[in-house]
Amino acid sequence: MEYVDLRSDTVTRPTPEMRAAMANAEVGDDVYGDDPTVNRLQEMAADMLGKQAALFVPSGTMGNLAGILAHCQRGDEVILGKQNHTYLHEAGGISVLGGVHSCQLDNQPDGSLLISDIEAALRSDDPHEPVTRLVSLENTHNHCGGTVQTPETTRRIADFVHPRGLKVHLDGARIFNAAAALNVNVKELTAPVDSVMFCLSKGLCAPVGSVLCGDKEFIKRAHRLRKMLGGGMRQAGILAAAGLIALQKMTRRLGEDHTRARNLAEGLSENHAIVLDGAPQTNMVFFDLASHVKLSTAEITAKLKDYGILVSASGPRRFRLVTHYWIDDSAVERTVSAFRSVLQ
Ligand code: TLP
Repeated sequence: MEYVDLRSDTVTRPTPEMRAAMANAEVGDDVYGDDPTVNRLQEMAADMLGKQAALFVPSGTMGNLAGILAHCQRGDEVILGKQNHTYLHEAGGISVLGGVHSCQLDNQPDGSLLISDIEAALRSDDPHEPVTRLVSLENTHNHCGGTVQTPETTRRIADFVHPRGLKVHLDGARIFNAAAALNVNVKELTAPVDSVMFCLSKGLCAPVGSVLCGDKEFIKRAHRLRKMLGGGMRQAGILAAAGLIALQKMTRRLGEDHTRARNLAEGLSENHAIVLDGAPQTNMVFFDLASHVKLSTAEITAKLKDYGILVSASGPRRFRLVTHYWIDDSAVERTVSAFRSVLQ
């Protein structure tokens, strides 16, 4: 059966053009800095995001980890949201591997952090306390609904913390989705921050890889950390070749995924068993089950699978559906009708 896979945009397979580019990629040993395709990808990424330098890493998790460790020493503190991916879903790597202490703030419903909360979290110069070194933001914000932070929101935070000696890291796994939703150049979203990680392997369809961007000194430190974390790859140009297409072509079409997410939400809104969060801002549709629904999320997931629809629960009575390149209009219709059959 041909499945409609809405579990995440991480499930995206490479496009035929990517597979051809991968087969023909010029490669070298990237640990020696010899892979021309990786070098090209890093230059293009730095240029597009308006930073001095970039580093190709195997995953978003490693990009955030290397980025945060390149800013912080052991015992330093990073301020971040309780709903941020780095806090929730990266196996605690910043503290386990980096000895970085985290100060967790409440995210606002749109995923943002309040400046007043950041101000209250700043440590004084007291030897009892860790040193506040970094604020880590997320755009789009995954757990808060695929929500978008505007350039102004990010700028206000950066303008507040920079004079206080802090740096700002951005988990921009889906930063190109944010740029598409706001109809701004991605540089506007990244200009206020010191470092940004974005993923090639989500809505941009590349099979593997993320890129960390920042100034030259920062990227030099991150390069050593990537090696330490076991992320130095050899003929990685095979992967970077897909990344180049992701950057050049796939960033331009993300609006289509957002339109389909809105259509999917609209279709599901007619189902009384479903309580939607509201209109999706990007490619994620979140909803809760209405109180009368007796089936568990596991039972619903299993029944939908029989209809060829793959979804995953994001809470005891909550689902997240993610649109991407491989979800077309008919997949949206099939999904709405399968939900109608499973949940009346
Ligand atoms: N997110 C995945 C899961 O881990 C939840 C998903 O399906 O959405 N930052 C953000 C905002 C992310 O959403 C993710 C992956 C990452 C970082 C980590 O990227 P990878 O999976 O490449 O390590």
